[in-house]
Amino acid sequence: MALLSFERKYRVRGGTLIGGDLFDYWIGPFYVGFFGITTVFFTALGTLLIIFGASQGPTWNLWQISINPPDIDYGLKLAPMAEGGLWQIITICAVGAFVSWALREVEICRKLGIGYHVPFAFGIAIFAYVSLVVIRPLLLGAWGHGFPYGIYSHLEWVNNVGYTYGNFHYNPAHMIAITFFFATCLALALHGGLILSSTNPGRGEEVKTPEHEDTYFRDFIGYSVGTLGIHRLGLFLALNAAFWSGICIIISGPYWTDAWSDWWDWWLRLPVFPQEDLVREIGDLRSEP
Ligand code: 07D
Ligand code: 07D
Ligand code: U10
Repeated sequence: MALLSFERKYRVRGGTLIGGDLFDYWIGPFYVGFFGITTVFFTALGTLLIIFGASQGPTWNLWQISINPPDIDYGLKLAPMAEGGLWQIITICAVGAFVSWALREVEICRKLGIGYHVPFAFGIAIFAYVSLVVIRPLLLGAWGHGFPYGIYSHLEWVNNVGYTYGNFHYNPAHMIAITFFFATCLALALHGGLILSSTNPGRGEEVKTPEHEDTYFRDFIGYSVGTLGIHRLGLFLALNAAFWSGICIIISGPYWTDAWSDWWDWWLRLPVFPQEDLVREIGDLRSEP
C-alpha cells in the first residue's frame, strides 16, 4: 500500500491514553494528541527560559551560553532564579518534555497496533538523563550535582566529575557501558553493510534474499543470529549502553567516593591471596609518586 493511502487508512480516532478525542488529530505530518500539546508546552517554556537565562548571562555566543545548577550549599532546596532556580525549572521542563514525547510515541504505537519498543527504548535514554540531574543529585543531597546546560560547560562538568574519581576509566559500570556502545556500532555497521550488500545490488543484478544474508554469516563465522535476531540484538546492545551509563554515574559518589582504581582492591582482598603481604604491597604501590 502506498504510504499516503496507508496513512489515510490508519489515521482514525482511538488509542489515546488521555483526553479521549479532544486532541486526537494531526497537524500536517505530526500526530498531536494530549502529549503533543504537553511536549510543545514544556519545550516552548524550557527554551524560552534558556533564552531568558542567556539574556541575563555574559554572552550570546551559542557555544558558551550556560545555565548553571545552584550552589551545593542550597542542598535540595529551591534556589533563587538567578542562582540556579532557572536551572531547576528548566530541568522540570526537560523531564516534562521527554516524558511527554515518550507518551506521544506510546499513543502512536497504540493507533498502529505495534509494540512499545521505541518508547521503551527512549525511556532508557530518559533514565540516563534523569540519573544525571535527578537521581544522583537526590542521593548526594544537592541539586548542585546536576550538569550545567551549555554546550561547552557540560563538557567541563563531565571532565571535572571524571577526575573527582581519579581515572574514570576504572569505573566498572563505565567499562560495561563503553563496551556496549562500541558493540552497538559494530553491530549496526555489520547489519547496515549486510543489508545493503544484498538488497542494493549493482544495475542489472538481482536483489538477494535473507537466505543469502544468513549464509554469509554461517560461512564467515559459523553462525547467523537471523534477520529478526539482529534487531533484537541491536536493541539489547543499545539499551544496555545507556542503562549502564546511568548506573556508572549513579554509583559515582553515592556508592564510591574514592578513586575508581581503588575499587579494584576487592580483587586483591579475595581470600585466595595471602593477605598480609598484599596489604603491605598495596600500601607501597599507593605511596609511589
Ligand atoms: C545525533 C540526535 C540529534 C541531537 C542533537 C543534540 C541540543 C543542545 C542546548 C545550547 C547524538 C541537540 C542539542 C538540543 C542545545 C543548549 C542549552 C544524538 C543525535 C544534535 N548532551 N556530550 C554533545 C546533549 C550529556 C558529552 C553534542 C544533550 C551528559 C560529550 C550536543 C544532553 C554527558 C560530548 C550534546 C547531553 C555528555 C557531548 C552532540 C542531555 C554524558 C561531545 C550530541 C539532555 C552523556 C559532543 C560539544 C549528539 C560535543 C556532545 C547534547 C548530556 C557528554 C550539544 C541534549 C551530561 C563528551 N552533547 N552529554 O550528537 O560535541 O548526540 O559537545 O542529557 O563531544 Mg552531551
Ligand atoms: C544522558 C542523553 C539523554 C538524551 C535525552 C534526549 C533533546 C531534544 C531536539 C535534535 C546517555 C535529549 C533530547 C534535548 C533535541 C532536537 C530536535 C545519554 C544521555 C533524554 N567515556 N564519563 C559516559 C566514554 C571518560 C565521565 C557515558 C568513552 C574520561 C562522566 C559513556 C570514553 C572521563 C560521565 C561514556 C570516556 C569520563 C561519563 C556517556 C573514552 C572524563 C557521565 C553516554 C573512549 C575525564 C556519563 C549517564 C551516556 C554517564 C559518561 C563513554 C572517557 C567521565 C559510557 C567512550 C575518562 C563523569 N562516558 N569519561 O551516558 O554515564 O549517554 O552519564 O575515553 O556522567 Mg565517560
Ligand atoms: C528508522 C527505521 C526505519 C525507517 C526510518 C527510521 C529508525 C527500517 C522505514 C527513522 C530514521 C531516520 C529518519 C534517520 C535519521 C534520524 C536520526 C539521525 C536521529 C536524529 C533525528 C533528528 C536530529 C531529527 C529530530 C527532529 C525532530 C525531533 C522533529 C521536531 C519536531 C517538532 C518540534 C514538532 C513535534 C510535534 C509535536 C510536539 C506535536 C504537536 C505538533 C504541532 C503543534 C505542530 C508543530 C508546531 C511547532 C513545530 C511549533 C511548536 C513549538 C515547539 C515544539 C518549540 C520548539 C522551539 C524551538 C526553539 C524550535 O528503523 O525502518 O524507515 O525512517
